[in-house]
Amino acid sequence: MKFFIAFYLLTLSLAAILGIDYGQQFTKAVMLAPGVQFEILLTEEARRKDLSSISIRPEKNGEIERVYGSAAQSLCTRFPHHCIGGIKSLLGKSFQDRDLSDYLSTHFGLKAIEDEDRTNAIKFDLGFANQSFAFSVEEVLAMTLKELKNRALKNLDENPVAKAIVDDVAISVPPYITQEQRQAYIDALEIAGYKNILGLVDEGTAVAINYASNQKYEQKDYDNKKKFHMIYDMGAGSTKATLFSITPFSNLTTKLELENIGFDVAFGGQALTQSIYNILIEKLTSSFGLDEDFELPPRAAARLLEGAEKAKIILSANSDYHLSLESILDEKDFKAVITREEFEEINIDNMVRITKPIMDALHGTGVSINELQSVILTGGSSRIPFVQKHLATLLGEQRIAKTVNADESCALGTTIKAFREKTSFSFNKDFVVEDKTYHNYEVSVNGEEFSVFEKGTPADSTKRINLGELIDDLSIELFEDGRYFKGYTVENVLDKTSSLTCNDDKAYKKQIFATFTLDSNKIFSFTKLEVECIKEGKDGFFKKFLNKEEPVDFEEEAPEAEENESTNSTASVNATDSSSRKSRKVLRPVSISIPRPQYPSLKPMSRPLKQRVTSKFKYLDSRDEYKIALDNTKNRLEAACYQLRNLIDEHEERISDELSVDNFRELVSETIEWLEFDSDDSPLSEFEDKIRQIQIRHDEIHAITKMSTTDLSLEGMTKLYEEGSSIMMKIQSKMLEFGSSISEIRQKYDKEGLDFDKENDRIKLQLLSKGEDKMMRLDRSLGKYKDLLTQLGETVQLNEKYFNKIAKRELFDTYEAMTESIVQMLADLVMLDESHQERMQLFNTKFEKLVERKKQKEFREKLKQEKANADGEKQGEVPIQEDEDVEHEQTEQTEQTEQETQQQDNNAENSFEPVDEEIVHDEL
Ligand SMILES: *[C@@H]1O[C@H](CO)[C@@H](O)[C@H](O)[C@H]1NC(C)=O
Ligand SMILES: *[C@@H]1O[C@H](CO)[C@@H](O)[C@H](O)[C@H]1NC(C)=O
Ligand SMILES: *[C@@H]1O[C@H](CO)[C@@H](O)[C@H](O)[C@H]1NC(C)=O
Ligand SMILES: CC(=O)N[C@H]1CO[C@H](CO)[C@@H](O)[C@@H]1O
Ligand SMILES: CC(=O)N[C@H]1CO[C@H](CO)[C@@H](O)[C@@H]1O
Repeated sequence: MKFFIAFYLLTLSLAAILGIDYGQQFTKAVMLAPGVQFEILLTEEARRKDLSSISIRPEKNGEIERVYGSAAQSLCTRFPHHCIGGIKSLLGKSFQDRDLSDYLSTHFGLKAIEDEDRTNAIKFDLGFANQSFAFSVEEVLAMTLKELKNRALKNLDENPVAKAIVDDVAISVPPYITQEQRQAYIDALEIAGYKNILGLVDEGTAVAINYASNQKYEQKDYDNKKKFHMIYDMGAGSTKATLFSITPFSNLTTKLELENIGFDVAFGGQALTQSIYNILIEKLTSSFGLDEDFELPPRAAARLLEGAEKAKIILSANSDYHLSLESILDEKDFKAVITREEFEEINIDNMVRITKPIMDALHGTGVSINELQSVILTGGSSRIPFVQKHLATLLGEQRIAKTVNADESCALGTTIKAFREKTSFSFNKDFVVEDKTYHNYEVSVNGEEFSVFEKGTPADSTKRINLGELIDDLSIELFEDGRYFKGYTVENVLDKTSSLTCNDDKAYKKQIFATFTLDSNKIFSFTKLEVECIKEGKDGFFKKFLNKEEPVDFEEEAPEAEENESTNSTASVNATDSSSRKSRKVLRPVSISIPRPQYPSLKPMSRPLKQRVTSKFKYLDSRDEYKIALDNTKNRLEAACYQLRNLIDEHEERISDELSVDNFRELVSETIEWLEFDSDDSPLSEFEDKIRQIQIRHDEIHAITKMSTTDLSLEGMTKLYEEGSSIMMKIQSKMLEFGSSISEIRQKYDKEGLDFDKENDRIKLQLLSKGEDKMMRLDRSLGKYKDLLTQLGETVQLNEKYFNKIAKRELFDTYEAMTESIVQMLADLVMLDESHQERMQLFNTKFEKLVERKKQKEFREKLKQEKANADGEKQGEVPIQEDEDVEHEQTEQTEQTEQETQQQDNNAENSFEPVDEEIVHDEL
């Protein structure tokens, strides 16, 4: 199946996709775009993964500083109350949830408040006076996602095609999460500014897709046999096991089925770090002689937790870890040794939690461990030795897959899944993925409950259910595993549908139908409410059969309705127009609008709220951009100061006669001091102003030093003038040369009776479309050059007495301008030459083609003529006098050319004046 990847790459021009593996601790992202083949999006420090943290701090001037990912790590330890990380477990959770108190107990100093815009939602209060600088969990995720997008855009700077289309995104999510959690991811992606959300991909599904996409099968492997595999994912926050199967069918298609999951939402790397933290706290309490219930200040606690995390990593390789923290408490240092035995011992009760997800995933599927072909380990914490040891004991060493690059497989698989969503090519049929829900979805209608989608229902399912005869008020509640999460109240159904009537035949009765969907993101929703006329007679049609039966197959009824329709077609066309009070027939299902839902626990973000957040982000982004610009300008100013100081030191002797060195030095010192102490609240423009001030001094010194080595005497200036004039001559003779080679070509064309002007226009266009207008550029620099040369000419013609009165500086400026202009002209001349050669080449190539074509045409004409003559002889007709006309045209054109050539000669005589630009323009 390796070829699937190859195929994706072939069809890439269609999409630029970002596949994101957002973890509790680390985030990874993969890019797929034209020219970018499943590449990991690197951080600025070129790391393949980034911390899922963000530091948000106030600055002195009231600005707000946001630092993302690994770059925020040290800030997070120093300012824990301004650091938000590991919020994955809080997405879709409400303020009252235990997850929040658990979270706060390990995120020292962070303050959570209830969102006043949204009942039950969690917000982080980071101590800003501006209330809009408190951030909800969705906003925190969105900021991270936005930063990923910016980084992707930056990476694609040289790939404008891809850059223009980075709007497709997919993100991996834990497979067990609730509807509210799924909604939180979707809301975050939306406010992060991704225009096209390709979906939420269950982490297990992503890894399985990546695994399956990398399998290679030979003909004999397509044996119709289902093979089971397991993914074991121990991340920072949770542990998950996903059972899946791959069946290679003999028709050379392959099916990947997600079978079941097992999970522990609270056990993972962070729980293990926490266990080490507990050991360290104990050691610290006893070594410092503190009370049992002494609470460490947030910063000390954050440092200790950082130490615990390091210890956990080191203990994966070493048998002990020496921790040393300076001035942790009251200026006292803390030193401790922690051994792998201690680590394992404190987790002895957790050992069962390591393997339980695997047993849970197998439970009820009839699959035993022996039937597993392989177990793919992923997630950072599955590398911990005692975790591996424990897994090997349960599963057998040979079953644990070693070859898979599991660390990035979730991000890769997410991207592949997104690509499949984006493109529904036929190759998707060769590799079918069947994902399913791991929850039960039920509905209650006016208190009566029934199941809609059971655990195991494939994602992307729809069900239409007959709710029975019309009832005036409907209360529809949606449940997930028996937990009510979303409700609708539809009132006055009878009134709303009173204008609709069924057929006169009493056998027809109005009934109400509800449609529910489980979309590809596994979001369960109530999508349609309809009224339809159903014929009595079939058993149970007039009863409510909520619990009981199959949804009514309304298509069965449709043909009868349609028969009637043909006779009363106007009525059916207008049946959905409910604004009219006129009685109408219900011939097809008629929709009733669904009111806004109520949410018993957490409400999703509303549209207006999303808009407010979007504009807040815009504001913050613009401040960030301003700050970056400010920093750059500050650095430039500082560099300019030191450069000027060096320049003064270097040339002090030579310049001290011409200008006041002391004033210059003072300016430098003042500026440096201002930069250091007084510039905090200054706007960008002030820095730029100061840079200009420094730059002026800089240029002055440069001029003086250069002046002393430049020959500014009358003789020197005259030499320069002569050089300039000779270049002018060169340009003119080049122009003439070009002109005459063009004339030659024109004559060649004319001689063959070809239309030169038409070709000329075409070639001009062709050259123009290839890039900038070279002629325009030349015009501009030539004009400037002429002016300068004339000015210099006037100066050197002055009497020596007057010449000596001109300020040296003025002469120098003229000198500088002239030499610069000469360099420019020489460059232009080269460019002009190249462009002319190219043009001549085009003319000549075209000429040959045209002549060839003309010959062929003449030959055909001749044949025709001969035939006509032969015919004419019979009928006695005179041949057409075509040849004469051609000759006439030719003479006319030759005359014209001669005139032009003459005109050019006249110009050439006019020796100093450069060739008339008009002609240059026209001819070149
Ligand atoms: C291949 O065979 C499987 C199993 O019989 C079937 O489900 C699938 O639709 C077939 N695929 C094609 C493309 O025929
Ligand atoms: C149906 O509606 C159309 C306009 O939507 C109207 O022109 C037509 O008269 C209506 N017919 C009946 C039977 O109401
Ligand atoms: C508060 O933040 C918002 C951005 O959401 C900004 O528009 C507003 O100007 C800020 N208010 C103050 C007083 O800075
Ligand atoms: C015109 C026509 O076909 N009318 C039929 C509409 O449907 C009713 C009920 O089935 C029939 O009785 C009518 O004859
Ligand atoms: C039952 C019903 O509305 N029948 C109508 C069908 O359309 C004709 C005109 O085409 C009306 O006369 C009937 O009343």
